[in-house]
Amino acid sequence: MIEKTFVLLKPDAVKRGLVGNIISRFERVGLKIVACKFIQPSRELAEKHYPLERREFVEGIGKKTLENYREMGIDPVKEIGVSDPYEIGKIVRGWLIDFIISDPVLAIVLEGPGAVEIVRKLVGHTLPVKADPGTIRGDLSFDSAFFANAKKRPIKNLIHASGNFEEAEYEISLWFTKDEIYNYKRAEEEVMY
Ligand code: IDP
Ligand code: MG
Repeated sequence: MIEKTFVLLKPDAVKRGLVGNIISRFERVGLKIVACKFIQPSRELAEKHYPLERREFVEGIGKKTLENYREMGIDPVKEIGVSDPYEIGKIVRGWLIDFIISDPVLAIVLEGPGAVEIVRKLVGHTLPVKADPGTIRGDLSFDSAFFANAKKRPIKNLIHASGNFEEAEYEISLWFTKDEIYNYKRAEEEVMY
């Protein structure tokens, strides 16, 4: 019941000075920080974070991108030369890797009941233009697929958060060793748990 999930404050969050604002949103709902690391990732780590081997994951990013092109009435073949979701996913993955290794990021493990789902809700829609007010992406960013794809860069949406429990387990073990993850009680646990 008590889950752990992984979030990564991407370089745009760090460089815009939004780290405190974002972390406080997790703290105030009652999620517990159990690990935290400020790091400029190596290309190897970034490649593992967006694993090419997990076909459905790369394809998922590609499908979203394809849908974005469709909504904008842009032909992906004209724009980036391919229309297959996996191939598009691979291209966006390349943009993402270049971006997250370009400057430091803050990696965090959060713990709490239903943490994966709660964090996704707080983070909001992948596209900041579609993210609801009140969410991290909706309140603090405005990027759209239109600008991102035209500039051949990833959508600047401040934060990565694990999409499901399996993704969370994989990402936590990728970014942290066991002894970097702490176990302690937060003051209000007696009331909240
Ligand atoms: P998520 O971050 O909301 O889980 P995913 O589908 O996992 O969204 O995509 C990973 C990241 O890929 C997004 O956070 C975003 O930065 C980037 N991305 C997704 N779709 C596009 C696109 O159409 N153009 C550029 N970047 C995209
Ligand atoms: Mg995702």
